[in-house]
Amino acid sequence: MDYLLIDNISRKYYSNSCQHKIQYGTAGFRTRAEHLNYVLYRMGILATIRSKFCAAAIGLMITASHNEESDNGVKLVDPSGEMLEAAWENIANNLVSASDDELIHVLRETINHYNIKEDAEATVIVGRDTRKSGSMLLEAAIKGIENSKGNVRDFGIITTPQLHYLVVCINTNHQYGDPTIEGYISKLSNAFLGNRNAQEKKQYQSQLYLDAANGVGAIAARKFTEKLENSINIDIFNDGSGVLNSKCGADYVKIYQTLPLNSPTEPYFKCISIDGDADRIIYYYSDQFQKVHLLDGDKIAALIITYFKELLPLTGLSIQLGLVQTAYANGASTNYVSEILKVPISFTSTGVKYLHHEAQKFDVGVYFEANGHGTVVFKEEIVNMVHAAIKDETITEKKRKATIKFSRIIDMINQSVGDALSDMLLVETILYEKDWNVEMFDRIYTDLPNKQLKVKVKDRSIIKTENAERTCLSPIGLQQKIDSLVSLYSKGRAFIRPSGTEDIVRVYAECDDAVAVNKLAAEVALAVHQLADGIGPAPVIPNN
Ligand code: G16
Repeated sequence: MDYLLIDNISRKYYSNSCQHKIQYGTAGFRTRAEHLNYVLYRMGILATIRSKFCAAAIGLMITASHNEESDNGVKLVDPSGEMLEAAWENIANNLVSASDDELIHVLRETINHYNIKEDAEATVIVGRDTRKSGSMLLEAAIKGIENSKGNVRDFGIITTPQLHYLVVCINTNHQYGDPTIEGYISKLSNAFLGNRNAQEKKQYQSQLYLDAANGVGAIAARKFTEKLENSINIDIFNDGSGVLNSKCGADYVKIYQTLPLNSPTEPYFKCISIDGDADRIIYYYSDQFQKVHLLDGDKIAALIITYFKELLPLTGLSIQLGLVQTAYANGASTNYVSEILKVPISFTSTGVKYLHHEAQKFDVGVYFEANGHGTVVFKEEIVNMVHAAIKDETITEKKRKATIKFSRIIDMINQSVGDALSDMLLVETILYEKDWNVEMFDRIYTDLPNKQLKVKVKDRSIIKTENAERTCLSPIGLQQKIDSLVSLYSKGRAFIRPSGTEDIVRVYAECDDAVAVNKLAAEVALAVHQLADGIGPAPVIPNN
């Protein structure tokens, strides 16, 4: 490790002089792009050290996903394709908060603490979304990697889930798939096409309208379009010609419960919104009264569980199924899965990094955040069992067919992280098999009316929560206030939490009345504004 070089380049080009406070949040470091140069340089170094420590390739993705175009961010991906291990998030925080004078000391301390061999091989797999600031930040990351003697494999402009996929492929010696973007598209498409039969469908809609949030997902979706043109027809809008995430994309549609810009308005068209780095997906349609119906992450998870509950018994294999949700999960979805489908549910804090690990406790763990971020994870023993059953000549033809179908489902899912396009293929597979249109999909349960708001406060770090973010511990008195507000609403529920990706506090409310829920959300937002030092105008409570 050439500490002198690292130090010189840091002071000369990537100085931490802006004193901007930043933490490794829900999905890495995320803030205004102009504050991130030194962060990327340091994360390039950290990724290299982590790669030396793990003796495996590490991923580094430059993206701010659903945030506005002027933001950017970086997250590191561990060798198995998962988010960076929690203990290393602290190291990332120490490294990024170190002054220029402290940087080398923090680096040396980490290397000694973890007994890292400085001359070990290191590979960092790099990708970025379409943000203009991406190329400048990439340069900083590459400098950090190269100066700490790591090898860079730059895959250019790719989606976040594609980067996760590439990391897994490279670290499993291509067992998970071919480590190229073509390999990714082929693996998922072939599995999807394999489960398509020639049966005539009466209700299924093969026409899809896809809002790509003007982000990198448009590029990936176009590649799928070419491969799948004989089975589904994907019309892409917000395809990169407009402003990233501006009045479009999964986050916008979910939070504002409205159509994105340029969306078709014809009733019952099957529409999809993905986000700026294509790791979230929301289905939606509007009815003949122009009412927008959202089929969010909760409903997608419920569809997947419903399907697995039907398919798995046909394989004859004994497989335990579970779901992981967060506090944002609509009460109706939780009720449907636990009471009607009788499938166990665990709850975690917001962040795929938490849901993913919890889901791994089940044989087949489905996890979804209501915002559309989710996937399915399969225990290795289950995958092996499925492969063995397919080869087993003693099982019935019916069981074999079901098992083959299930093994293709495994292949079509990007197990490393939520992947909007892989999730789309899975949903389309299920709808096709059930011969359902989007309205039939919507009918599996009826959402409780819900509302999300954002409140700006002086310092959101004063807000502390527990119980998977469902209880607010500080500021003192806020939870009691929320409880007393909620108690006035039938089936009322509300919680607040500081966002880990934006400088805001999020407010969630639900109850059984579509008008009243707006009032409840505003009342809770006002309580946050009053008790947590809100800045800007106070939230206004609607009259009815
Ligand atoms: C990221 C995380 C998600 C999380 C979302 C919002 O998504 O990966 O797990 O739900 O941020 O987080 P918060 O409420 O803390 O702002 P993305 O799509 O923005 O990377």
